[in-house]
Amino acid sequence: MLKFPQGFWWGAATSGPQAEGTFNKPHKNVFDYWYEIEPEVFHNKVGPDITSSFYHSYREDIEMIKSIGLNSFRTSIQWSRLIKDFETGEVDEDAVRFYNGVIDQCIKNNITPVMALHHFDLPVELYDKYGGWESKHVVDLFAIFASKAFELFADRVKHWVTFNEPIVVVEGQYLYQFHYPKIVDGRKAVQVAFNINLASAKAVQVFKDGGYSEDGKIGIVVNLTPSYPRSDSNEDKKAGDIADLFFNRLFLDPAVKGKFPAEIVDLLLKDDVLWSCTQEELLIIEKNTVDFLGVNYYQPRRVMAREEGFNGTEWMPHKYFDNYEMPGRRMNVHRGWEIYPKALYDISINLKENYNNIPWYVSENGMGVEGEEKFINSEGYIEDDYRIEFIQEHLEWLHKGISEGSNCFGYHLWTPIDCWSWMNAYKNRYGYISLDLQTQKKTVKKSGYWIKEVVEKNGF
Ligand code: BGP
Repeated sequence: MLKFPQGFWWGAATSGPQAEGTFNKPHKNVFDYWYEIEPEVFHNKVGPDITSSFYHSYREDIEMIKSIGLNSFRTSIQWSRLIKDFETGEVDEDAVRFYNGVIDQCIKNNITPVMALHHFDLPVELYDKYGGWESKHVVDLFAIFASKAFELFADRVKHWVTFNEPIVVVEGQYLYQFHYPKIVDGRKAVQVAFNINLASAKAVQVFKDGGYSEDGKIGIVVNLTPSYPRSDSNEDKKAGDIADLFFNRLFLDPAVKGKFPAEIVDLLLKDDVLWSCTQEELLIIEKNTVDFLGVNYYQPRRVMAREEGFNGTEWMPHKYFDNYEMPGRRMNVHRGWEIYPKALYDISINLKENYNNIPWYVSENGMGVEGEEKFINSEGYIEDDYRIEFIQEHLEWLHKGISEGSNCFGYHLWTPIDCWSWMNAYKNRYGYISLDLQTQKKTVKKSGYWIKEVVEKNGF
């Protein structure tokens, strides 16, 4: 039997924009707006407006989460819901009532609430007015939002996350066109990466200065994609290192060590695309590192040296490397992502050896599957053995990392209850609990019963 450390977090994660629905929001975020102007981009034209209706059903949803034994739960506070006036920080009273309700309901059910402040959901108005994350003014507005959230909720929420997957904002909005406004502009992408690092550090600063770190902790959630080179050749290894710099270390290093890797600064300088920043801003980043790390892990990155020259007209990080379709990779065909559980062990050891053995947890991991209804059994629930196997294999490698000294304190599945996804809407389902979109009926899947036993035994 594999036993996990005492007090291990067994939980699941969702986000405000993917679960709440847009009911009663004073502002729109970039996805609310994008859906309004281009609904056809979203699978079956289903948008973020209704979702699993967490705004209305959070009480029962949290009770269901409890019923499958989970002891921790991450969601996010939507900037576009909480804040009425971005410049003054005036809050929306209905949003305060709602988030208070969510937090209190978690605590009542002995579930540790983890709250993120940004989950891809920039208010669209801040993009229209200031260029969103391109603007340092927006960085300051984020700090105002963060300080309001702490002031209102940090008496009960003791674990905060500044950003979820910040590199995905850079990729989606400025490089690969899967988040609104779908721009291709490498130079802006680099500035946005800097600004989000600064925004995260400023939120940490506000947290510490406000005295909230006396009994609370603040972290960041990064999606790590360990980069495995095609071969041992120097060229492939170099390609792997550069991919790692851009897609992992660009946020990991400043968040944990307070400094950007020198190699990335050199590369950007050489290409004449380095961000503009002041010494004072670098100092804020240096001084305000995180207390803990959340790691979202779904798939690794397989990389090789470029075989053909890069012929893009814009500067792009992948000027330096190419993706490698490794023969025989195990794939989740529904999502098109490789399944490689050992990466969780590699991440554990990397964090232990190269990041001061920082306390961390798996903040997302999971398997999106299309057409799960075909696995409904005669008792009316989904028999998702493939998900159980997926989780188990990942936990086995995580356990090995922990037993070798990595400081991991929890595992969250994406997601407790099937929820909306950015462009795929409800195509792929991830939850321990299924959602019938028509009736909003929620039913525990086999994996939900399974995890309950795992939590009870603190292992399997
Ligand atoms: C992560 C996001 C989540 C969630 C998950 C699953 O990148 O943090 O918000 O959506 O991926 O991916 P998808 O919904 O794209 O299938």
